[in-house]
Order: sequence, then structure tokens, then C-alpha cells
Amino acid sequence: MNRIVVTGAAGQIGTEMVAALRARYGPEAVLATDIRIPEGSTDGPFALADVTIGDSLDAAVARHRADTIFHLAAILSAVGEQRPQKTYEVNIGGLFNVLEVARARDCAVFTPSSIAAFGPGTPTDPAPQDTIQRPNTMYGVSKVAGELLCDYYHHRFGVDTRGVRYPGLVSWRTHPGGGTTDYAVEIYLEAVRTGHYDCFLSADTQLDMMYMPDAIRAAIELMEADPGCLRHRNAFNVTAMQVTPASLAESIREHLPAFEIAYAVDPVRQAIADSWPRRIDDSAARQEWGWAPAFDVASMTADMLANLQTG
Ligand code: VAH
Repeated sequence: MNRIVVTGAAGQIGTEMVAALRARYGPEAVLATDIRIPEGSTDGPFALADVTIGDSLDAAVARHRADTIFHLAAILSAVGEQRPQKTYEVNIGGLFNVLEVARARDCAVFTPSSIAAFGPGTPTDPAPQDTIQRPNTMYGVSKVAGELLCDYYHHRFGVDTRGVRYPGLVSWRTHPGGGTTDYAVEIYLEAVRTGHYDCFLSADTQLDMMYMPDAIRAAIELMEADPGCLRHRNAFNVTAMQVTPASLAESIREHLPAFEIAYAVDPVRQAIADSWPRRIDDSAARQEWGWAPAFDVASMTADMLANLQTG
């Protein structure tokens, strides 16, 4: 991995992935791309590229002489139910274009799947690495299709495709947009801003979560792993913790005792969350490439609040 193109570089994961990759490989080694120019200064090359337009992405990859693509551009679960056709176009059509460019230009590809690739009928506690995947959201369908497309491009064309199934991701630098787990970011923002949060999921909705520094490290460690150790490739379950809105609120009150949470459940996002597992089994990632999270709820909360209160 020497010359990298990141798609979705202005997004919640992309912003921090670009920074981490530039710190590790050098600013000029990482070309950030997105359909919109990221806010704030970029300390390295940027290009406008739309993954739904194959030539647009191909030109960026060719110009950068990339050997690796971190494909992070996607529409998330809640917006995916509002705009299913657009989500199909971006999440499946965009990935297909990335894989075709990678095949033509001999690039390795990292692209994340999600716990949303599971659905009703999947064992919920824990969801195994290999199990039933019948998601009932367009986002989840696009993630299962993506896992299978990446496997196909590896077996049929030899493309070095790798990926993980991320849980909900918590970060303070760039806020998520349109996800069902966005509450786990909003709760911290509101705790600092107003001391009160109206949560759109019910108090006992348990989901897997991960702090963004762990998510970024997981992607880089997987891409740097010895391919001979990988029995799975494109859908490693990875997780760091299981939380509910109530347990996150409790963790916040350790620092802000007056913080209050109320519940105004959004039935659409509650139904999406209820279709996902309560806990995923990430033993395959731990065994095959040494995955291990560094942050738990307590250390994530301390770091989130410290950064939001000084930001
Ligand atoms: C979403 N943040 O909420 C994403 C994620 C597991 C959830 O894939 O849609």
C-alpha cells in the first residue's frame, strides 16, 4: 500500500481515514475524493469524484497512480429507506465501478460492510461470522450484495478485496448523516451543548458500537495483514462494545451528573435497529488478523466529552 485513493473522504469515516492514512503513508500518498469539497483545510491532494460515474473515479485513480482504494462513499440505513433507488445506485452501482477500476488498474480495495448486513432470522446474540443474511433494508441489501461482489472480484479476477462489518461508529470530528446509530453521536453532542437529549431509539435498544479510532485502525490493520492468514476477506465482524441509549446516558452522567435523556422513538429507525443483532461474534477477525479494540464505553465517553468540551 503506497498510493491510496479514498472515496467518501468528506464523510464520517472518510475524514478520519484520510488523516490516519496520511499520517502513516505521507500526505501526498493519499488522494481524498468526494462529490463535495471537505470543510476545513485539507493537508494533501483532493479531487472531486463521483463513484456512480466510473470514468470520474477511473481518472482520479489513474492520475494518482493508486495501488489501493479505500471505498467509503455510501448512503446509510435511515436515508436508504427514504431514498432506496438512490441508495442502490450509490451503494451497489458505486461499488461495482470501484471494483471495475480496481480490476483494470490492479488496485487493492477496502470497503466496509455493516452489522446491517444481518436481518430478521439472523441469530441475534451473538450473530456468528457465517450465518443467515436476509436484511430488510436497502442499505442492508446493498451491504450483503457488496460482500458478495467483493468476494466474486477476488475469486474471479484476483482483486485483493478486503472489508469488515462495522457496528455503529462514534466520533466527534465529523458527524454521521442518515444512520440509525447516529443517536450514539448526537447524545454526546447534546450532553455538552444542552445537557438534554431526546433519543429516537428506545432505552433498551442494544447494538454493537465502536469508537472511530478503533474503526480506522481495524481497516488499516486488515489491509496490512498477511493475505495468507485471511480465511474470510470482505466481511469480518468487528466490534468493541454493546451499548443501549440508557447505558450510554449512564456513562455520560459519570462526567455530567445533570445530563438527562428522554425518548421520542422514531418507528422507522426503531424497526431498522430491531432487525439488527444485539451482539456480533468477532472471533474470526481476532484469530485471522489479530483484531482487538482499544476503547470501551468508559474510555470512549471520556475521550468524546473531552474533545467536544474543548472543541
Ligand atoms: C447506520 N451508522 O446507522 C450506520 C451503520 C450499523 C449502522 O452501518 O446506518
